[in-house]
Amino acid sequence: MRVDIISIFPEYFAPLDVSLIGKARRKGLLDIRVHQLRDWTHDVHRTVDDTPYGGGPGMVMKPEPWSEAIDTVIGSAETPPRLIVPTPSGRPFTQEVALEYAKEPWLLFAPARYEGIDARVMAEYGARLRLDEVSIGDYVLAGGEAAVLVMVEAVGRLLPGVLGNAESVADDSFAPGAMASLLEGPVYTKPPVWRGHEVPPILLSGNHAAIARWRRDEALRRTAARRPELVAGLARKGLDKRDLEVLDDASFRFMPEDMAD
Ligand code: JBK
Repeated sequence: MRVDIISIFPEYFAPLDVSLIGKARRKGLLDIRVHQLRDWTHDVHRTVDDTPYGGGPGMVMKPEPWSEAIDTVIGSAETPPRLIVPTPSGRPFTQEVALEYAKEPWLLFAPARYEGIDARVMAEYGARLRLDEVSIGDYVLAGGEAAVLVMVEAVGRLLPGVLGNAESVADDSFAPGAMASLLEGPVYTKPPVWRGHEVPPILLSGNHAAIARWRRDEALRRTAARRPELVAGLARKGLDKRDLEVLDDASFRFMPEDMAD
């Protein structure tokens, strides 16, 4: 997969040289190219922002550097990239979206600083290619760069050959399918007693069926406590008698609309 990133802070993307994504790049599985937006300005100050029409606080990113940058990166490519603009007003970036992006041959990220990019850039490229304005969560960042790091890691680890067999995509907490929308329960390793805290004895029992059931119980308890909104979705996929007992014991109460069909 090819990934282009246009930003006024190319140095921000140094973490993409490290660990899993760094290795994927060195193996040639990921071709990441980071570009300085200011290279497409023409004034001595390399200006990328200006005051907002209509007034208000902060600054807005000018359309011309963005369009020149995006046009240059796209070049005369027959199949243009998918353009992704991180913004708190975007659609939520989820594991489903990551899986969709992982099928693409080419992604172009356009992270903004200040109050965002002049909306006419989105109007122009929304008409010319597939454009997504996406949010990684409901909190305030200083710009879209951190969101790009998050998305490149989430997508990059899904590419064929990037993960080893030991880690694998199949049992991810949010992978649609297998462990669908159940949070992972607690995990333990040696020593069996640490500072007086014991590993739950069932995990040392060698009884694999009992261990699997215990892990599901813990996952259900944790999901009910931390992400109760996910439990309704679980109910639709089918919960067995033991699941319902565990949820009841965790004081989880279904709403009438959860019981439909
Ligand atoms: C946020 O993708 N986001 O979630 C995002 C992008 C740019 C600024 C932001 O505050 N939340």
